[in-house]
Amino acid sequence: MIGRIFLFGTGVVSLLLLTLIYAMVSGQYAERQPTPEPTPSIAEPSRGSAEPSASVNPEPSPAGSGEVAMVMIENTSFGGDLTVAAGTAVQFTNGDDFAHTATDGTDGIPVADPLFDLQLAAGASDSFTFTEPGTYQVTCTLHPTMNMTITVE
Ligand SMILES: [Cu+2]
Repeated sequence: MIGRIFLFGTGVVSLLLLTLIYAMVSGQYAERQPTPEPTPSIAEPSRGSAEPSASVNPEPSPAGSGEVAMVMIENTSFGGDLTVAAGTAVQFTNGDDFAHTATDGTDGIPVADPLFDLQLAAGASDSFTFTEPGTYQVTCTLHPTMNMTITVE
């Protein structure tokens, strides 16, 4: 009888031991579970990151596309000769307080079939685009002494 009790007791102890071991193992396993730690916020409010974008830098347009050359008429003079790229619009501005013209011709006389004949009242502006390379004579039909040469390259 003692033997059976011993065996029973051993069985109970063994069961308790197994339970205890299981509990310990389970607990260790549970402790190994990665615990999510609150990560410190690294993201700081970025200040001054919004830099003003680089100023618009218009690239020089290819020769002959959309360029504008200015001719200011003052004191009954075109002010000098001009060399431009083909495709350049030459804008004449009458800075005098009386009328002028910018006409395809020489010494106040337009050519038979003038390529351009801009009528410029006082203070007015108008332009002509030279698309073909060449040498062009410009005169004012009202003032034969007004002459200039525009070279288109
Ligand atoms: Cu004139």
